[in-house]
Amino acid sequence: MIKLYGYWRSSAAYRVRIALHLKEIDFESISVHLVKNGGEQHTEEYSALNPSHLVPTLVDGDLVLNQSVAIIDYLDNLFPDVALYPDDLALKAKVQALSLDIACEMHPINNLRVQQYLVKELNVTEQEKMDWVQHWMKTGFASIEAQLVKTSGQYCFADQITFADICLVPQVYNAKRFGVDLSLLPNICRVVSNCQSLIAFEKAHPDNQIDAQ
Ligand SMILES: N[C@@H](CCC(=O)N[C@@H](CS)C(=O)NCC(=O)O)C(=O)O
Repeated sequence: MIKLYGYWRSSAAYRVRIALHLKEIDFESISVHLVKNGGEQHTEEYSALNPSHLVPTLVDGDLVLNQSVAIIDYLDNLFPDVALYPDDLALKAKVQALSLDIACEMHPINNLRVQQYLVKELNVTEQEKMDWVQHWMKTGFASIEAQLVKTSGQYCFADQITFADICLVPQVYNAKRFGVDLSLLPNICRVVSNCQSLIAFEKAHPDNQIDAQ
């Protein structure tokens, strides 16, 4: 059975869980606690599996794979029945671009290790750290909202669930944790609310994970 090393609050692991549930793939969830004892992502055992010291990691037989985007592409190719991209090539590229706006531009600069470095090494205050996180979230979401004005229907791209929705929902969960006000971004709010009414998104939600505290 496929194994997913993740953490309930990790938005990158949350993306993979959504894809697994959308495709109804059985998997075993293994918790890597990102905070306890300095972070289990840094243990010898886990870093042998994933030298980047980040979650998620997917294990499928002999394949050990990191990077949620690569993992989801692998799953999409292996289990194509529920497709995560439109057939139209231009539209597929647009879906990828929006997904990467979140996965490459927004997510990494607010990651746990970045926040820890700001506080521990650069001695910024908790308030300055929050200002950093909120600034980059707001910048990123403003761009996503402007794109959704043109492309969204029920979901990011008309009425088909795509990889873009898989990236958006966890990023919005993250934003709420850090007190970012999204109320003036109606397309993002509508799309996320529609996604969250689906059972796959519900099953993948952080609060519904075995390691949720
Ligand atoms: N680009 C990677 C990002 C992975 C990542 O940053 N994971 C975070 C949780 S969302 C993590 O493990 N952080 C641990 C840390 O910063 O020490 C992916 O999409 O898989």
